[in-house]
Amino acid sequence: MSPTRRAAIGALLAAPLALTGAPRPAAAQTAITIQHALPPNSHYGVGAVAFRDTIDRAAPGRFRVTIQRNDNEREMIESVQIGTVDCTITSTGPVGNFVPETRVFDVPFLFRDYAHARGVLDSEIGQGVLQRFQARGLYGVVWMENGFRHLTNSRREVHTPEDIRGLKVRTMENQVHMRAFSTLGALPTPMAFSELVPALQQGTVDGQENPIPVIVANNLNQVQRYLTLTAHVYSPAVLICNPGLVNRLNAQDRAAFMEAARAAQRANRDKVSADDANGVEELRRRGMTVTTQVDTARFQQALAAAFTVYERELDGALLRRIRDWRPAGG
Ligand code: EAX
Repeated sequence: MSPTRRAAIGALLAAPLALTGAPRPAAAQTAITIQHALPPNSHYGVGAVAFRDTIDRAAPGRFRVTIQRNDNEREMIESVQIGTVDCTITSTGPVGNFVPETRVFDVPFLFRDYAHARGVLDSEIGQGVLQRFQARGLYGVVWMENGFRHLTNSRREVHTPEDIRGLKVRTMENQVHMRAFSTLGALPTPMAFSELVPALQQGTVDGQENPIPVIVANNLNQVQRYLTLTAHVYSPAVLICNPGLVNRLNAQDRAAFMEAARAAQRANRDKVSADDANGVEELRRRGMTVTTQVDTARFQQALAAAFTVYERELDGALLRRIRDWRPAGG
């Protein structure tokens, strides 16, 4: 059938609808479910809301974003991989089990401060690692943030590496972190976030480590007495989506999607900075005993054996590049 003839018939068919004033069928909306492990007012929650509000503004009516809570990050990543969940905001805790190239970012004392970490993740180093997600059936959209992790426990004040010896410490399901704590003489117990509070309440573990925003948002002060500001590792987070969802978007929708992802990153990082600035005082006010004077150099010395393994088993050259990274002109 000739194109002109097809167009004529199309117009004919549309005519009655126009005449009747019936609303034109809305172009198919793209539904996006975003899951994350933390409360709505947390640094992940505000990121997810910024994503939803920005995509609604950038592409009105094109997307329907639903935000859900699920405190098992490994499960969420698996669901995104098989496509039963569209996107997740997750720490890199269990991500290394899916995308091993991310493990370099989990090495303790690798990043000097937030500017260093954010700079590296936004640089070609971080973007290069995001590219590796697709080969694993995942789409790494944008780096987000969990924050610098600190140790809490219910047994004793911790000032030195020696004070950690013998403590049963919950870690994420992360080999790099587990090696660090076993090297310090602690007993690392990997478990999903969903199991953390019951394990602390029942004494299955004595302690755990998380950024201030997570400790505050989840009231971990109710099950932990001592907080030590070890800042022993920077905990990146990442917005991961199902590749099928992203690859189906047309150019206009993809642009709106990426604009929303960048807005989510900004809102998330701003919230981490705010919680980090106010959270320690808040936890003190809630009754935690806070140790601020921590001899970081002694912790790094105590981890020497672990660093040797990281250099060998992870990408040693990349680790050195990250350590030496400076902002342009810096
Ligand atoms: O990503 O599991 C953890 O301790 C994480 O920090 C938490 O799920 C937020």
